Amino acid sequence: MASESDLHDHHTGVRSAYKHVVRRNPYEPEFQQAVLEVLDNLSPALTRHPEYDDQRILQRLCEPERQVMFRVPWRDDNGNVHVNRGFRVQFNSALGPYKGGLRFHPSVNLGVIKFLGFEQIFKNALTGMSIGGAKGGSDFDPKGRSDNEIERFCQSFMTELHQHLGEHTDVPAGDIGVGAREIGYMFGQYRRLANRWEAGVMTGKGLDWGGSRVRTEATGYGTVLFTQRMLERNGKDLDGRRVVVSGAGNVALYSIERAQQLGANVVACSDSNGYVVDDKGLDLDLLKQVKEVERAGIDVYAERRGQSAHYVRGAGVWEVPCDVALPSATQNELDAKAARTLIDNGVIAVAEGANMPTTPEATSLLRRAGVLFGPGKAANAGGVATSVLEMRQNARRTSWSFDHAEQELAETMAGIHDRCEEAAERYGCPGDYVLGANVAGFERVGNAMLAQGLV
Ligand code: NDP
Ligand code: 2IT
Repeated sequence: MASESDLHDHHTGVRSAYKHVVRRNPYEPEFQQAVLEVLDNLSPALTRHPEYDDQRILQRLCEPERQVMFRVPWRDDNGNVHVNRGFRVQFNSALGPYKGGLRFHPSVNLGVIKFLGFEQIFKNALTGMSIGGAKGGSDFDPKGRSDNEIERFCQSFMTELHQHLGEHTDVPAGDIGVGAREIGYMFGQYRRLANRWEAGVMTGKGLDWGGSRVRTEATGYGTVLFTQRMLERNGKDLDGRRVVVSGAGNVALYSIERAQQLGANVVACSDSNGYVVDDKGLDLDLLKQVKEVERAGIDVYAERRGQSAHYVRGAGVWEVPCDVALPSATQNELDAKAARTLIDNGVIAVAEGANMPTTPEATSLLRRAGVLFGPGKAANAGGVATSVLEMRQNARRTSWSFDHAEQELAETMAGIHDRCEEAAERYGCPGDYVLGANVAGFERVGNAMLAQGLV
């Protein structure tokens, strides 16, 4: 668990804000970690701008504006009743309506949703768009559940949540365990309860009913575009590089797709049971068939692929040698041991497709070893940014072509990259994307909070 001694920063405002967070949010290690990682970079900004401390911007940022927790009862196919817990943490709306995904996974608890909502504030600020930060979800485990069970769960979840949503209030989307199918069931239930065809209330919708082209691909594509721009700044590119991706879900699959389009050789990916190495490079069509269509494990991929691939049960995808690593599964999946292995194997860049996948110790090892490091707030912001493109199309009752949406995504990722780069330079740490992302995100939301008074 993170502690005050991990804080490298000596600004008194930072220290007292972090102490306050630890005292008021015990037993929430992920939330404390996410706060620590941001605050650790803010001393220079607070020293230059004492008004942030005068107005207690840090304390206000670390306290969610509103948190909703609710019972989600549902009945399985055998008639048995289950009770899950639902969450929506509406963290900060200084920049726009609350925006952020919903996660369905047994590991979900209040602290996990708070860490994700906190990250989302700065990520959304970095996009330059008008969106606040939020996150929600449930400890429901969708694995092995039938379509009917998923539908009943989603309807029960939305029956409670709908009163807190609205296109100008709070706009959820997907995350782990929540994809197009779940968004469909939840949107349907919202529409029925609200008696409104309010397209902009959720993003990640189907293309026939208000969804945006490229939203499915956006997080993965964006992560790779960010990585490519980091490499270009250092006179390198992705062409011919060996890439390893963790996860085999939405973010992972479309990171693999974009990396392959840019000439990389993606040799390994993983899921929650193990990883697969494919010396010929991953066959993406087969991988999508197994993971998206059949919802099976990647061991099935290895079985069908033949000799070039082999499956290794258990964690450890980072032991596969690579030039570029894209952690795209879940929080704290890349620890110090994995970071040392990656460094020993000559990794040149790591970009976080997932939220907080790299532990603080691993992050600092990679940065000290001179590895280019793209933090999740910046690198994976293409998903939420394309959600905003979806909201724009909904508001104008129009829909864009794939090429147009992809071009907008590319421009947005370039803007995010350059905002991080500029902030890092302004604070005397060129090339430090972690500091750049935290400071640039903080300044934008902090300034909006200053301008809007004590709310
Ligand atoms: P998916 O549910 O589509 O995929 C998640 C993948 O990660 C699956 O392959 C899953 O394995 C694996 N995984 C999940 N939990 C664990 C765990 N505890 N240990 C090991 N493996 C695990 O989710 P997404 O791809 O949407 O999300 C992945 C990450 O990206 C998350 O951190 C999410 O917050 C982040 N993200 C997502 C965005 C989006 O638009 N979807 C936007 C920005 C960030 P299995 O297949 O076995 O379940
Ligand atoms: O972590 C994330 O940025 C997401 N899960 C996407 C959020 C969104 O509203 O599109």
